[in-house]
Amino acid sequence: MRVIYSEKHALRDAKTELHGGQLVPPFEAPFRAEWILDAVRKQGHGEVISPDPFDLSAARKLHDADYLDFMATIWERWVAEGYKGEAIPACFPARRMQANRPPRDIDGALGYYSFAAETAISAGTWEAAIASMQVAMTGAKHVLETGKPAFALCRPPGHHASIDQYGGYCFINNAGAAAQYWRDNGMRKTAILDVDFHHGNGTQDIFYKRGDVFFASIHGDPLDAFPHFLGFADETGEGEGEGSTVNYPLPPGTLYGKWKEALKDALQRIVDFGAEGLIISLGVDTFEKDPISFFRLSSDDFLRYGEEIAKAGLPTLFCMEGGYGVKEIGLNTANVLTGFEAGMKK
Ligand code: SP5
Ligand code: ZN
Repeated sequence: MRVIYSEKHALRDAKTELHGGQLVPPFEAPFRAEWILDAVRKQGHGEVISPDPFDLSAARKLHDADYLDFMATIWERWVAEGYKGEAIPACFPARRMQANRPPRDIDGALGYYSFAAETAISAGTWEAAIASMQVAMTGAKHVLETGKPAFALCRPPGHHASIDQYGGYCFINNAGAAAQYWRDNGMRKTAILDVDFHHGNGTQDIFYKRGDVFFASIHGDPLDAFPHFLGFADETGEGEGEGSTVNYPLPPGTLYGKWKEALKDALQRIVDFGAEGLIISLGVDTFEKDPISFFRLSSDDFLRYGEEIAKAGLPTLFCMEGGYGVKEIGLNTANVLTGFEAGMKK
């Protein structure tokens, strides 16, 4: 399978993540992309290309202009402020406060444009985020032009980035940009299926009122797992988008059997929706040894579900999302792609 990868991912190299009351080395770190690239090469997905230099015009259809301006300038503002650490928000527009006036002050602005404090902004973060979006869009272009599948090795990930908030290690919604590229280039309806362990709150937010992009997410129940405040089964879309969002929150300890039932249901709904293309938000943090998650998929399960996805018979783009800590993130990702190709041949 064609792989799209940019060395610029390494520019996203924060030193801190707020975790358990400590500043620890981030789970979302450069080694992830290297391990994944090695493993996909090892399984013969060897044709690796660099992204095209797409500008932010697709991202502007997903994210608010003031949010993108904030993201483009926050690091220089932070440095100019004289702060010594990385940029971490500490004050948010919470219940019964006003969330409609972007503060002038940098600490206020950080809380306004984020929904979680674990993600520290560092030098190079924005440049890496743009390259990651370009990786996704280049994959979308490849799939649209050839009808063949592609793997966009995006880093940083994107599915938590909402219309106007970053968090969960995400800054630009890469899968969303890929879907937007397809819509802008002739595809009438598309779908994003999010199999990352965490709910894709950003993607859901972006497409919630749109009827042209179906969104399905299989994830840890928000009552038990990040991002905690979105991803419940009663969220089904609004307005034009009513019925084109579906969530499958699952409990701690979930094994492949139950997870696969959700996958099959989601794929059926995507086919019924009439999607002409499928984007998989591919997080492998559903793995039994993932350090921050609680599903129990084995490495072989990733092969199996890659094959299931192929049965939908749709032009498919895989966009990398999460998956942390252990060497197997490479194997598990490559297994999905290999399983998919096996499924295509059946
Ligand atoms: C793209 C992606 O996978 N982002 C995930 C961001 C999760 N960050 C917060 C993690 C909080 C982890 N809490 C673990 C609790 C273990 N008891
Ligand atoms: Zn995740």
